[in-house]
Amino acid sequence: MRRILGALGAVPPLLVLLVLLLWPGQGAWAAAPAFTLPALPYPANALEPAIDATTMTIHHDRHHQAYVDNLNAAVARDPALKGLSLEDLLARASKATAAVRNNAGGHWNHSFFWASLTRPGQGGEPSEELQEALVRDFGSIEQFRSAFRAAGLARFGSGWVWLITDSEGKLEVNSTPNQDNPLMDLVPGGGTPLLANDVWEHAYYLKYQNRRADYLDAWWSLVDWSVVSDRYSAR
Ligand code: MN3
Repeated sequence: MRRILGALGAVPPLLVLLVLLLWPGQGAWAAAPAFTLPALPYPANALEPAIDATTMTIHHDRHHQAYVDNLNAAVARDPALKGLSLEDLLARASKATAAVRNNAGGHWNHSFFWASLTRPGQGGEPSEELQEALVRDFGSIEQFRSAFRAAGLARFGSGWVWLITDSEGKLEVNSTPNQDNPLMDLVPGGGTPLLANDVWEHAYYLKYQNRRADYLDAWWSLVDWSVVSDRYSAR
C-alpha cells in the first residue's frame, strides 16, 4: 500500500485531476445526460381544482422523469443519436426504436403540456389573430372547443389531443395515440402544435376516475391563451 501511495505521490496532481475528469461515467464529472426534466413553471397545487396537486406531482416527478430517464438510456445505447436534439429525434421517429419514439414523444409532449397551462382563470383569451382563425376554421370558438373535446373523448386508450397549425395559419384538431405527436414524421396530418391535452388516465384518474369528459371540461380553465397565441404568431 505504501508503495502504491508513494508511486501516486510521484504523479503530478494535475494529471490525477485530468484522469478523474476524463474517466468515463465517474461521479460528478460524468457527462451530463442529454435530456433533463424541466421544472414545473408553477407549484404543483397551482392548477387546483381542475388538476389536483397529487396528480401533478406524480405526473411530473415520476411519469415525466421516467420518459426523460428512459430517453437518455435509449439514446446512450445508439451512438448514431449522439448530439441530436429532441426535435431531431421526433422528425426521424419513423426510423427510431420504440424506446426512442415513445420516450422522446413523452418528454416533448409533457414539456409542452406544462408550459401550456396556468392557474385557473389566469389564461386570458386567444389573441385577435387566433380568435379569427378559430372562427374561420371551426365556425366558432364553441365549435372549436367541441371538436377538441370530441377528439379527446374519441381517443381510445392513451394519447393526446392537439390544436395544430400549418405554416399558412390553417388550424386543425387531431389526436395521436400513446406519446406520438404532430412533429413526428410518421404522424399523418402533422403540423405545428399550438395546444395539447394529455388524455392518458395518469393525467386525471386520481380525481376524475373514469370521467374523462369531466376532466376535459375542467381543463379549459387552465389553458394559457397568451402562450398559445404566441405560438400561433410564431408559426
Ligand atoms: Mn402524461
